[in-house]
Order: sequence, then structure tokens, then C-alpha cells
Amino acid sequence: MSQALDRINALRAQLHQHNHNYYVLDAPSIPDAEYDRLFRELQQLELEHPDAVTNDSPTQRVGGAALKTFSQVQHEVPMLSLGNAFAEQDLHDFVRRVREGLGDLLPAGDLFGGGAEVAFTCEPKLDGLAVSLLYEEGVLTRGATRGDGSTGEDITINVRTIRNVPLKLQGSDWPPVLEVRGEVYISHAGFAALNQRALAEGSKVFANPRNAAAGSLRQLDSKITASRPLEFCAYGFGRVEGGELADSQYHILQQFKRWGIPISPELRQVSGAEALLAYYQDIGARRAALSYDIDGVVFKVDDLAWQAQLGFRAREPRWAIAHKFPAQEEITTLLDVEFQVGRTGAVTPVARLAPVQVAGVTVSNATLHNMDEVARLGLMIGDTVVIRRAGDVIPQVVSVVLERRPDDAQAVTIACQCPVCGSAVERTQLIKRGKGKDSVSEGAVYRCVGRLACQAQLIQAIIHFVSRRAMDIDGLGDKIVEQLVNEGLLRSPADLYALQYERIVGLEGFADLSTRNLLAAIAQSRQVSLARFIYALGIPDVGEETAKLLARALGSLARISQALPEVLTYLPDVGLEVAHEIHSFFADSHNQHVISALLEQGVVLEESSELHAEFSACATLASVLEKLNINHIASTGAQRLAQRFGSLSALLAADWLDLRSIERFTEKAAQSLREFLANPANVARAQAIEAQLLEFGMHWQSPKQALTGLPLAGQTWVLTGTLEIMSREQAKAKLEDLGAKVAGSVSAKTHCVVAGPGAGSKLTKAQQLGVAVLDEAAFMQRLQALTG
Ligand code: 9MJ
Repeated sequence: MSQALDRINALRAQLHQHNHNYYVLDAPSIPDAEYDRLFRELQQLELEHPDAVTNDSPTQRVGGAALKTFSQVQHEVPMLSLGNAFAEQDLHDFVRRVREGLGDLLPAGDLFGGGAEVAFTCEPKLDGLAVSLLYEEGVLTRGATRGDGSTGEDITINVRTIRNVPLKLQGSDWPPVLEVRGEVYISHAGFAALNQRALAEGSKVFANPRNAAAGSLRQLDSKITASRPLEFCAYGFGRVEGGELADSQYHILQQFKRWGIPISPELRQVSGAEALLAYYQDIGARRAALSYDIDGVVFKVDDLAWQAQLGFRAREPRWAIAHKFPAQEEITTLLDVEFQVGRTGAVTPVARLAPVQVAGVTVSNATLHNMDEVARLGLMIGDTVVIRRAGDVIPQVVSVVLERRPDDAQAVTIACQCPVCGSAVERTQLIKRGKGKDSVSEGAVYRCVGRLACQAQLIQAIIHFVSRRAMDIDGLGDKIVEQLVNEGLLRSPADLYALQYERIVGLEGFADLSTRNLLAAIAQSRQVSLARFIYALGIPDVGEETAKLLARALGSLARISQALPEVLTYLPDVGLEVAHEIHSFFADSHNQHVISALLEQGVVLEESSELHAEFSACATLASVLEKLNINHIASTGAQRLAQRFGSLSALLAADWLDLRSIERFTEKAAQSLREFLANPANVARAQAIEAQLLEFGMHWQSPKQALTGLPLAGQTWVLTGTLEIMSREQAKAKLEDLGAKVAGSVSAKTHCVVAGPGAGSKLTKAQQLGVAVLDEAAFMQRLQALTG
């Protein structure tokens, strides 16, 4: 037991450090796979020794049993709100009041009686939720909402799931009782990903990051909170017992940072009103580029003794103020809802609004995403609505002001016919894989079925087809595409390659030279990589990365276009939904026609006939069996079957006794397998998947053997310093895709080190050991060469 305990403690210490490196320092020190291995080892040990589970164990971040209600928490030191400044004058008044309040404490200034300047800390004002985190003996023991400032709710199980909240403080010089206060929020990227997931799952989208953060933090089921991209940033403290903090706001936050508590990277210490205004303007100018929502900046008198002297007025400290940015929310009228048709035929509702100024910009349109969102908002034409513009995010309708609904308000309905081409508009379907059977439900998106016969889809499809990352046809801008479509010269992307000089020259904007340049650019694009071609086709949900993956893994258009959905899901990051999109795109006769026409017009694809090792590596008999989704047969059951029978035909010929003879293969699983195989359609499907895999050149072989075919197989790489073109995570994923291992430290066995600016000891060590070093530009070139 004590050996196990030692190992548990060692694992926790390592995982805490890796978490800190990853979430607070943004500098991962080990590959994810290694982290996962350590994490699973700890989980297993804790399962075997339940008495050893502690609240500060990293395993507690995944959420636990759901609560029935939240209990109440009394804040011994009240959680304050802040006074606001809107105009410059408000800020000057604040500084004047501070100076008057300090009176004699303020040291004499210069000979001219100006008085010394007061030092302030400046921070962005995050637009999230205030929370209090209590650390006792360095361990997080309680998390609470602000509530009304005196009484909040106990959300301990939820704050534990926030990845950058330390469960245990670093160092040892913290006070034995320390209450840290700060804001929980969701970044723009986290918010976009969250809503994308909600859309894909057909669930409700969140109106803004603040609402999403609030909803996530108040979940009684902490597993849901754990799945939300919440972050924490500290800005203050409450109870402190048994020790002392530094004597200024700025230095206290620096202490927090050393103890592993995240603070704002924008924290500054300045003196005098002019410096405060300069900070406000600087952050204001960079507001749209910040990765999270803020609604102003906060200034606090830095010296704690001076804060104590100034005290409070009502529930607001006299030593702090929030200098707000102009409102990002406004009220206006919904004049109409129009429907736009996108490249893939998705019919999207767009709100037409009575123009209104929001944070200095006139807003007259807002996206409504889809009809589920219209229903969620309960929107009617004529309604007064609250709209919001945050950073560079597209304006959104946040809510309806129901009290102001006019009597003649009209329901928003989607037409059954496309507003552009008159074709039918159909609701998309969502396929969800359940054990044993797939369930189909209605998706949130409506699509016009007109495809390229729909002018809106045709124009968007060609704009996408010719774009720089697709066929890269220079000089064919959006307006020209529209013009050529309107002239009736383009009815499909294939018509580009049949364009004739005589039909173009003389069109508005075209003379001899411009016509010849355009035709030359089109001709030049005929030779194209398979990945670009696949991306150019504009298959729903297939972006550049998926297109590259398809091309690299399957090698030929023939294979990609024939691949069964189950076979496509062997590719990393291709889920069943995307696989079905790809499959049905190529199964569609209209699309087949366009592709044949393109090839007939002389488009030549650079294909490799080889099937990539990356793909064949994961296609095992066990995985085929797992993909059949048979009740009670998950990965271990599938593995046992594969081991026992070795081939699908042997399995199909198996009888009841054969199945019962497999060790640790349950009666239930055997029964369920027999039922599955009794259905001829299921057998045919399994055989079709196997036949296709074999046709693609697969052998039932061990994944490890096949992986050696990857270009960087067997190599260990190290990333250090700041990468600017790619994130570290992306770089790591790329390397791993190519078969390399990414390690956290340099040794003689390291194959190559990628060093960005700020690289330190790892770079020095690489140089001492004579290990190859690449800067980011050289690294990108190397990747390009390897992936094409
Ligand atoms: C936010 N929301 O970012 C305070 N805040 O200080 C910062 N809020 C605050 N400080 C005292 N940076 C009460 C609230």
C-alpha cells in the first residue's frame, strides 16, 4: 500500500506540474499521449485504493456525481462590486477623490506643490462571473459564486474542473488560509468551439461567452462543466489567515502567479491619471484582438495601506474603479428576416434591423444561425430586440424585449422553396450512432436541394473552387465570377475550362490582355494536387485539413469517391457525420457529372497510387468489428473476436459453441452477435467494409508494423521557445501525424529540435550534443516537403 501511495503522490506531483506548464505557462512539457498515460495510471491506482483519493487529485477535474442543489456559502469578507467611470471626466474625478482621501499619507511632491502621483494597477475587466476560491494549506477546498456579495453558492465540484485553476498551490510560502478572487470566463475560441459542437449536436447555441460561462458554472452535473472551455483569472483576495500577503495589489498578483494562479498578462503598474487614460486607450484599441470579451478596464490603488485608508462607500471600494468601454449591446427593431443561401445550400436566416450604433459601428444585419435559434429566441418580425457586438464577432441577436412586442408582430417562417432558385428546401438530418442502431433526428439546418442549378450556390461554389487555397486561379475575383455566371457562361465549375476568348473579350472590364491573362491563369490551374482538388469541390464539412488527410491517406480520387462511410471513419478526426457527407457527395449523380466534366476538360490530378501507411495502420479486423456497432461488443470484445477468428469469414462461419469458447466473452455479447449476424443486411455490410479495405490494399496486420511506414517514424523531436506561425499543439500534432514522438527534453537520442524565439536551455543542450536545430521557417519548409 505504501508503495502504491508513493506512486500516487509522485504521479499527482508530475500531473500538477504538467497541468501548470500547459494551462498557465502555455508551454507543454510532455506529449498529450504521455500525459494521458500518467493520468490513467493514477486513475487506476485510485480505483484500487479508493481511500487514497483526495480532493486535490488531478483525476477530480473530470467531474463527479451530480448534485441536487447548491448549498449556500457566506463570504466572511464581502465580495465587492466596482463603481463605474464612463467619461474621461469620471476618471479625473476618481483620481481627485483618491488624492483627497489620502490627504497627509500622500508624500509631498515637487517644489511647485503638484504632489506625488498615486500608483495604480491596471487590468482588463473580464466579462465573466466573479468567483471565490478558498485554499487551505495550499489545497483548493471550496469554490463559490459571488451571489449578492454576502451569500453565494458552493460550486466547488465545478471549479475543480476548470483546467487552469490549481487544485494545489505551487511553492510553500502561501498563507495557510488564502481566498483568491477572480473571474471565470470563456475565450472567443472556446465559445466558437462550444457553439459549433452545439450546432453539430443539434442543441441550443449560447448567445454570448458570458451566458455560456454562467450556464456552465451553474451546472449541477459537474461532468457537463468539465466539458466546457472555462478559464479563470485572478484579480484579488478575500480571507487571509496564518500568514501575510505582499503590501501592494501588484505584488500580491505576482505572488499568485508564482503559486500557479493565473493572472492577466495585461496587468500593469502605473502612476497618475494620464497613464490610466493611456492604458484605457491602449486596451481599447486592442480590444477586438484580445482572445476574450472585456467590457472595460479596472484601476486599483496599488498600496494596500492606502486602500485601507480610503475604505468603502456602500459596497464599492473608494480605491478602485471600472472604466467602461462604450456599450456593446443596444436595442433596435427587427424589420424582417431574410434567408441567404450559402455554398452548400444551407439556408440561413439573417435579421434585418433598424440601423443602430453599437460601440461606434452601425449595425443593420445580424446572423440568426438557424431556425432553432429563431425558435430559441422566440423571435417575431416587428419585435424589439437586444443586439450585441463583441470584439470582431458578427453582431448577434441576444434576446427579445417581450413587453414591447407590437400587436401586429409576425411569425418567422422558412419557405419550402429556395428564395433564389425555387427548388425545394429540406431539413437536414442528423445521424447519431447508438449501440446497435443509428438514430436519425432532425438537424437545425435547412438546405436548398437545387445545388448548382441554384444561382446562389453556383456563384459561391465557383468562388470557393477558384480560391487561393483551392484551385488558385489568379485574377478571378468574386465580382467576375458573378458576372460570368450572370452572363450564362458558367453553369458549373467545369465550364471554367471551356471558356473561350471571344465570349469574354468585350464583356465589361475585359480587354484583350485581361482576357488572355484570365484564360492563362485558368489553364495553369489544370494541373493540381489531389488535396486541393478535393477541397475545391466544396464538400460540406470538408475543410482544407480534411481534404489533405483524405488525399494523403487514400491517395486517389477513385478511392476517396468510393469509400464507405465506415471506412472513412478510420481517418483521424473524421466522424460518422462527416463520413456520410463525403460519401453522399460522391454518390450524388449531379456531383459525379461535374467531376467527370472537370476531368474531361483536362484537369489532371497529382495522385499517388499507394495507400498511406497511416491509414492501413489502423484498419484491423478488431476495428472493423468495433465499427459494426454491435450491442455489448466494444473494443475489448472486438479484439477477442479478432484474435480468436482471424478473419471475417471465419467469424461468419462460427457457431454458438465457438463463441462460448472465447475466454471472457460474455453470454450477452455472444447472443447479441448472433442476432446481428442473423440479419443478412448486417452481414452484407460487414463484408462490403472488409472487401473495400482489402481492395484498398489493407492487410490485417499489427498497427505498430504499419506505422513504421510514416516518414518520421522512430524519430524524437523537441519543440522549444515561442512558435509564431503554428501553435505548439498544432506543431506537435503535425509531427505525430508523421510518425514522430514529441518529447519535453533534449537528449542524445533527440533527432531534431525546433527552436522559436526565447528558446533557452533546451536549445543550448541541443547545440552541446550536436542535435539538429531548425527555426520555425525551416521547420515549416520541412513539413511542407513531407506533406506536400
Ligand atoms: C474583472 N472583472 O476583471 C475586479 N475585475 O475588483 C477585475 N473585477 C474587481 N477586478 C474588486 N480585474 C471587485 C471586482
